[in-house]
Amino acid sequence: MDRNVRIIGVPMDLGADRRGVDMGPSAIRYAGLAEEIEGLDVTCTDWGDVHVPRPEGTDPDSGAPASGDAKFLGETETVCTRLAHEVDDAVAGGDFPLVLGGDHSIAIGTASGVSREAETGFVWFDAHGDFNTPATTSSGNVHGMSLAAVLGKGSFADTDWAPAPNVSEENVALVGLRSIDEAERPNIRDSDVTAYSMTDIDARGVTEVVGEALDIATDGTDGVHVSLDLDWLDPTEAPGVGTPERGGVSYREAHAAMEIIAERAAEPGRLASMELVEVNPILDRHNRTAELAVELATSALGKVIL
Ligand code: EXY
Ligand code: MN
Ligand code: MN
Ligand code: MN
Repeated sequence: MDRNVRIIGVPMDLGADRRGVDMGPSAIRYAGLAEEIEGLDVTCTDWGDVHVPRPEGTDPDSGAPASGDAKFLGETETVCTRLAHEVDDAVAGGDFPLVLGGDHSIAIGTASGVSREAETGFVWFDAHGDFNTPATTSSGNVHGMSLAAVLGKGSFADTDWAPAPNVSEENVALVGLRSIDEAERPNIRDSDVTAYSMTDIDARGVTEVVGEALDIATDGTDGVHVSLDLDWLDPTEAPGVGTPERGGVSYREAHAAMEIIAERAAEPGRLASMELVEVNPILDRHNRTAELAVELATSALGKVIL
């Protein structure tokens, strides 16, 4: 990585059901992110955190709204608009934005900022599709709708705060699916996104699947955004996440994926940005999920074993 890495924290938990993921940025910093990046001989600056408003008097643990709605959409708009501005500013300044979540709803802001001026492909590592819309969600949690929001699906098409005009569905690959809601499934199937489930990884191996996902994300684009939801990994490796799902990738499979990203995207300067989301220190064991996030980020930025 020949660009300065600009760390941007987003202590956001309003898109999820569980409290605690707002402490993800601190946990990842505490795990030594900046030091590890500098150990790669890559310069790194920590911009600090996007301010996240606290809802007035609203119990964040309030139950799901009536279907056709999403919880805290106003606050999410505020946070993602601010984040988009900071990511855009980093890119304009020639820096590499490394965004720390916070729940996965922040990806709406990262996507909007990184694709402002550039056709951007996505590799979205996740146990979940994040493809619900307000009409199909059963939880009302925006982190389960974030990719649908980026792509302007359903009522998000009428949203003017998640503009990612330079992200085409044909350049988006979802990798690692194993928990999809019934109502969400047609949203994914009817889209032009390429979805790889854990069954695909079982059958073909992570190296082949991630290589193909990168081909999809780089085909005709200016750069690739990597959105790494730590719940992609098996909960035995990443226990500190709010929506753990058994049967995730192993520690080595996750590193193998990041090493391909380093080789095929970061080295040739095609890696536009990266975000590390859903680290929840309250649910973690001795900060191991945050430490894993740091390891995987440095792997993607080029750290090698030998
Ligand atoms: N599909 C469920 C929902 O929409 O509420 C669970 C979503 C979990 C989303 C996490 C961030 O990946
Ligand atoms: Mn997610
Ligand atoms: Mn997930
Ligand atoms: Mn376009």
